[in-house]
Amino acid sequence: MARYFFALDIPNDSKQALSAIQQRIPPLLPKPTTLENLHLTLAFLGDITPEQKSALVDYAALLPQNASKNTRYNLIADHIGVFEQAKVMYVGLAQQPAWLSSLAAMLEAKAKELGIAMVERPYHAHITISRKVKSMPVPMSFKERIQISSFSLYQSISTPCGVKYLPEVTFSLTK
Ligand code: 3AM
Repeated sequence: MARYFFALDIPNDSKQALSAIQQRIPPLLPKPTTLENLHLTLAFLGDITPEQKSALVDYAALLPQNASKNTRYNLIADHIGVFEQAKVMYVGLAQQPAWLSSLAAMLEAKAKELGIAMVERPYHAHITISRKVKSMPVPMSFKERIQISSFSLYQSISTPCGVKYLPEVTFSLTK
């Protein structure tokens, strides 16, 4: 079995902008998320079986088709926050759009239906920019528009150089 999660794919131009934000934060971030690993988690699945994976992929493929044609998959990132217990620093959103909450909730519900044990906590959209954070960030002002065009089923792989998040199946949100 392998560890999986669904996440929004961050386009390259936004990854560059997030990387610039990472570099502006004093003091240096203890364990910055690499450019390629930047993502916005929709649902953490953990270890899943090939059958569960296949059912999730079939389900996820239908979601963009069922969404309203007028949905604009935009996000506005505008602040830095810290999950103190997890020691995670993140870039947060000005507001959590309905399409994002709905996508995360539908994936979570399907995972539960398939018998996957999900963490029971409210969904709080965020983009992790560093781990092992010990201090609160200095307040920073920015407004970064992120245009989302897809989400993926990612595999989380431990390597000697650290964890790598590999998009295994990608689902386009633009028709
Ligand atoms: O979106 P981020 O990077 O904060 O923290 C892990 C990461 O979230 C989270 O899943 C994402 C990809 O690894 N994660 C890892 N283990 C988890 C767990 N047991 C978890 N989330 C919930 N429960």
